[in-house]
Amino acid sequence: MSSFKPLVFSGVQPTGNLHLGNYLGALRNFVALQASHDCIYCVVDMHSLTATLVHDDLVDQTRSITAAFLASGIDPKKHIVFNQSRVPQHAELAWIFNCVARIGWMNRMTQFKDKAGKDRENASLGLLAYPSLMAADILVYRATHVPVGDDQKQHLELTRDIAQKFNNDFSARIAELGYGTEMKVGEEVVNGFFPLTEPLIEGPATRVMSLRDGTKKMSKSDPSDLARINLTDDADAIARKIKKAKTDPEPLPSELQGLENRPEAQNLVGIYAALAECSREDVIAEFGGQQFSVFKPALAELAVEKLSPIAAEMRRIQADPAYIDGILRDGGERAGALAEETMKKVHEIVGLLTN
Ligand code: AQP
Repeated sequence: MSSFKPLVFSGVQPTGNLHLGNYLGALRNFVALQASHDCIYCVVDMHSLTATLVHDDLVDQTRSITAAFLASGIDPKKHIVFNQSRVPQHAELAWIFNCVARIGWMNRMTQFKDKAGKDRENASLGLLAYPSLMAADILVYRATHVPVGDDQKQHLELTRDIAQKFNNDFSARIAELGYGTEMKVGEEVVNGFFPLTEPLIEGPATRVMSLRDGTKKMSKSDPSDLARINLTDDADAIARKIKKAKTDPEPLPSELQGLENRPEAQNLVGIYAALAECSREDVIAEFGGQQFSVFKPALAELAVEKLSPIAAEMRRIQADPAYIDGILRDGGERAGALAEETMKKVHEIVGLLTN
């Protein structure tokens, strides 16, 4: 059975400072996957227009996310790093997917419901169609694997639904043109043009929570800077934020089950495990029974040790915007060539006049 060539794609929005959640939930996995896969990593600048249309600093933010990619260890020569708006085929395929996907699918997305709030009628059409552009980002390269944090799981399921509906709706033309690749869907072997992409949601920190509220995701857009550790925070800021992190009055439990119903304690233990690259059981074995006055300084020291070199490297890279722009230009050219190949076939499959 011929099958899709394994290819990793993922993106990050330039909507603010990257934080520890983005790093542990996404970036660190991006870096690790480079050893085993061809990877395409994208700064998804067009997505950032869905929340705020007019940005004063979109260019700076785009460069800053690129610097974070490079400082974390992404290799732009062996792999591809670029910003989404350089490759117009993303938006072009998103339009076709807008015609494949159903409005009901988009209305069900929890991220849309959260971000649109009560006044949905007034949300931008772009915010509603966000998952369609995300599906296009991935499928314009026919990527097979997407490393993301847990919050993106629903959008990836929708990406599979869009791919599957496209493959079904156009199955006759795909077969006629010989553009199908065999894949297993359940027990069945089917022929499709787009792969059913697998999410890679891995590691002990797939959902890092806010330092101020253990039931809320750590997020760039949280109004309180104390809720997150930014990748650019210095050692003092990291120590201060961990010291002020909300906790309960109990010491850490001596068994993992003792973390149940203690979201803040659970979050800090998860962060420690992810940074130390050990299990949460190992953390409890070391700190079980200890007060937060002992655990928090140890966590702060570990966070500073792991994050400071990244922050220093980011500062060094950001001092040379022309270098960053050159990387994005080169990556955009290589990504554009791949995207163009897919779009030529999509035009034929859909039946648009191409010659
Ligand atoms: N708290 C988190 N824990 C683990 N992973 C996370 N990610 C985001 N927050 C956490 C993962 O980081 C990648 C990039 O995210 P994004 O910038 O594309 O979008 P987002 O999920 O909307 O990120 P934020 O920080 O929450 O931004 P705002 O506040 O603008 O909504 C994704 O893989 C994501 O899963």
